[in-house]
Amino acid sequence: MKNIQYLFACLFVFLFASCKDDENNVIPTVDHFLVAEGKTASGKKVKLWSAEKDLLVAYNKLYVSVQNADSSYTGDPAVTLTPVMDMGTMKHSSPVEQPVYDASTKLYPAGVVFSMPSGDMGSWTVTAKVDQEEVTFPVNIKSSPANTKYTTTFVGSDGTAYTITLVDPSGPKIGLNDLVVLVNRRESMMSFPAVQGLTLEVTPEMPSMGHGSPNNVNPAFTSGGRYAGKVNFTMTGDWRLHFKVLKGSTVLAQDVALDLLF
Ligand SMILES: [Cu+2]
Repeated sequence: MKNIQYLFACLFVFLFASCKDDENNVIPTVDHFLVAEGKTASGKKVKLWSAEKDLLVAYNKLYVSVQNADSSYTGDPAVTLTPVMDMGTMKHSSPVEQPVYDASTKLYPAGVVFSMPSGDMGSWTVTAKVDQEEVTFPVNIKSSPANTKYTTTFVGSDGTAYTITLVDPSGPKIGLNDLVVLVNRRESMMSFPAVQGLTLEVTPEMPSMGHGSPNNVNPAFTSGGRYAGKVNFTMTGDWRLHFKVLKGSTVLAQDVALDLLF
């Protein structure tokens, strides 16, 4: 339907002007929400897009586009994203899967974990570094829905602070779902490198009814800080994912929980 509306809009523009091959024709705005836009000192247009309408305390699929001042494309300059929460007395960052250019969409898909909501506790920005230039966007981060927890931090038995974040299922359904989690460690308040080589064991539980589910597959390391397995939701409602986290034979944490509701 949106495509048809767009076709008509384009036809209308064509009749009265010309159907300009401008940025709106190229960037897939139908599927993406514009979060913020700005310009670098040299005039490059940088836009931050989101797969979802709201940015949440969660894993967020974000996209960056970079254009020249005349809206032509710049090629694929190096782009990195740095989220920063200013909490007044201190600042901290959060885990990021850095953007990688996708020539088919002319976008840079990325993943950003926001660990806290914007509000009384502080405010978030995301800085895009494009080659050597920076553009900083204020962003508003909302809490995830009541009774959900998509990202959490725990201190392992090795004394290291880790974050574990749900990437998939982003749209949970009854039955076997792909399960992907992202694990990072807090090297400093500004650095959260991905952690590879852990062993994760997942046990789903429906707390309101006190049962679990069969046929789950423990998430195994794939790449970056990602671990992929399967989770079986036998009914809709509240689900808690319990993770046991091991490094070799050392148990880092016996029970780290994420909560879903669908
Ligand atoms: Cu904070």
